[in-house]
Amino acid sequence: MDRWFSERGPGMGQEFKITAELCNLDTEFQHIQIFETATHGKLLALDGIIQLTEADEFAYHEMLVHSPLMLHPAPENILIIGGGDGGAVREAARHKYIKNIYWCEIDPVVVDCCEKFLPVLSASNKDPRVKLTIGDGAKFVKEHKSEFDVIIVDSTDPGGAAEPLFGKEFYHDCHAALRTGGIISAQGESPFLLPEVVKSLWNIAGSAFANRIYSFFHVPTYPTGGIGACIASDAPVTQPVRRPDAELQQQLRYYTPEVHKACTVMPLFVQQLLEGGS
Ligand code: SPD
Repeated sequence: MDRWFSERGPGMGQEFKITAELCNLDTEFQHIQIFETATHGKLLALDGIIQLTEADEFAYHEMLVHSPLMLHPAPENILIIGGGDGGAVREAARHKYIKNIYWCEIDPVVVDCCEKFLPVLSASNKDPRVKLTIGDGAKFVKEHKSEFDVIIVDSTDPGGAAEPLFGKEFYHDCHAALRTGGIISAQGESPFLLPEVVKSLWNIAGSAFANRIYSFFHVPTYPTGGIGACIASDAPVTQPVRRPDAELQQQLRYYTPEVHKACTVMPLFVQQLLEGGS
């Protein structure tokens, strides 16, 4: 009989046919599952919520990471919070001029499991510029002031261990942890699925930073087929100030400067969601 993995939300779900179970365990923080799927390569789920499939994870990680890096004139020190699978680290490590990739992930078991079963994601974990701290990302930013050029928040959904990463205090702490002109790029959910979360993040980002944009891109693996990033800074964030060089662009499959700009043009209902009062 066919076996399917289902992520079921209120009234709708996402299903993948699976051909093998590679990992299924409880950690101190969450339930980790990794499957081989029939059509989308391997799938990672945390607490029953799909985090990625190998088929389209590139779209999510490229847009979450390269968008803020191309908005910054010269990022040297970057911080990644979450992203235990290593995908965000892999994308950041493609930028040769980055000197330090600080990475704070709460669950060491996710990192270990993904290194074992998802090596395409964790390919850059051992890059000498990567400094991994196992710990609470919200606490980590509180303890650092004016250190980072870009902060990338690759979180799970609100609730559970990720809850503080969607709060006002965290955004103000990130503001303090960034150097002048620093930029934050955070997993920003889907306005089709969780408009209240998108709106809340948008308002919180606006309370901590002078400028913000919402970027929405296709990732068919996620319910509603897309997900956003909330990007904020005291510096302008409307236009990328740099383009990937030819060597970097050749490695990418989703991000281009044109796609970057196109993904920030919002459908009317999202404009109304973001521009409407809090
Ligand atoms: N609704 C699921 C959102 C998942 C976002 N996190 C993805 C982690 C991939 N590194």
